[in-house]
Amino acid sequence: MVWSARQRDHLIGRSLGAGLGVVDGEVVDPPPFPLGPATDGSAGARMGHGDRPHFAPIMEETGVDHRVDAVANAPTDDRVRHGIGAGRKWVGRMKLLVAEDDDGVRQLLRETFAERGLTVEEAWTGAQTLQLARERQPDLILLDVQLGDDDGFALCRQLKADPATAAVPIIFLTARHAVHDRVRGLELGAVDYVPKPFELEELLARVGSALRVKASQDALRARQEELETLVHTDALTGLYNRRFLDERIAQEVVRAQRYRQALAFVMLDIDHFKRINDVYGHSIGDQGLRLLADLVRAELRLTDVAVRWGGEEFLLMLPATDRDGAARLVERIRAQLRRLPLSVDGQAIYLQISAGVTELRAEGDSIDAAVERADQALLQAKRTGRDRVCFG
Ligand code: GH3
Ligand code: MG
Repeated sequence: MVWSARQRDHLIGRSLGAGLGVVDGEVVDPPPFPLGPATDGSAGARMGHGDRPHFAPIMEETGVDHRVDAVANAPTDDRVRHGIGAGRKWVGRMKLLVAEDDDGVRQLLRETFAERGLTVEEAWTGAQTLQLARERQPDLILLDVQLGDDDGFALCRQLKADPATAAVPIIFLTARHAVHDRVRGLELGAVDYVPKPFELEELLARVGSALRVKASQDALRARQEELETLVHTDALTGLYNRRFLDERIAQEVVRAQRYRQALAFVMLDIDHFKRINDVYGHSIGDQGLRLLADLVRAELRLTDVAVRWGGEEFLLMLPATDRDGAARLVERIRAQLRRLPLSVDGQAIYLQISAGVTELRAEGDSIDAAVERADQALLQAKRTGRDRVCFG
């Protein structure tokens, strides 16, 4: 939709018409939009000056937000760089929540930002703002200080106090220009403050800047989560590593003792694994470890933890499970190993395992003592012929 200069003046201030280049009441040549063009060939595409969409670059290929690339003009990730070159479809967008009770201003903002590739949600009451902020997790909220009967400052405080919405940046829009109003908004945690009537160009620049910061924070958070996962994961099997167990085990022991719940430990080990390596090679050995890890994972409950303890040893920690329950779990894994051999050049190789099972004792027990008992029970299983479960 094309706005007349008069409509725009009325809605958002006199200087806007000039800023957008109005001729005979129609917008003909808007100024450069700092965020780049809209990506859908709509009017926004004509309005931009960049040749590359860096407003909402989230690629379909990986299903991962690559909004980090909204941060800089030059994408940093190869997949995204290639994605742009190949003209792939953008499937994700950054989301803006416009909380504004004036229908005209809200409509103008919606059209302006939608044209530029943003997904725009709209709220005209405080309750809607809180609800949409929680449910839709916008990347930015444009918040009117007077939202009908609701006070934008109070809403900002509520949004910042709720962990679900605390990280969403807020830009205040308001006709209240006094310095102390502006300072108050910023002190409440808003990232910016745009007085009404505003110049659209300036608002776009401020929104762009806030979104770039948000995108870089999201990317950092995602990388941090990725790193945390890597730190706790065994690369070969995808099971947890000992570092993770060290952090979780103390928690589980405290919980089990407090609620008088059972907590079982199982030490598993592949029988004659060295032979498999020697006869078929190390990479077939690796496949065997992955197979066992997959079977173990498939049998576990959500609260169970499986750790690659050593080379071909796995430790399982099973909350709310006694030693008989743990032994049954091992039997299920053994049954699966009899069903699912490794296949090497058409030849089936069946893995066998031995296991030591123990349970945390109600009094005077420790993590180290329980793990040691599981280890001793495993040793006994080995000594007494392998391919079996022993209790410790
Ligand atoms: P046992 O029945 O008594 O357990 O005999 P075993 O041959 O399984 O046990 P041993 O401890 O003698 O050998 C374990 C082997 O596991 C030796 C080592 O080369 C192998 N191993 C350890 N880590 C890996 C790994 O990541 N990949 C592969 N392929 N082999 C591994
Ligand atoms: Mg072994």
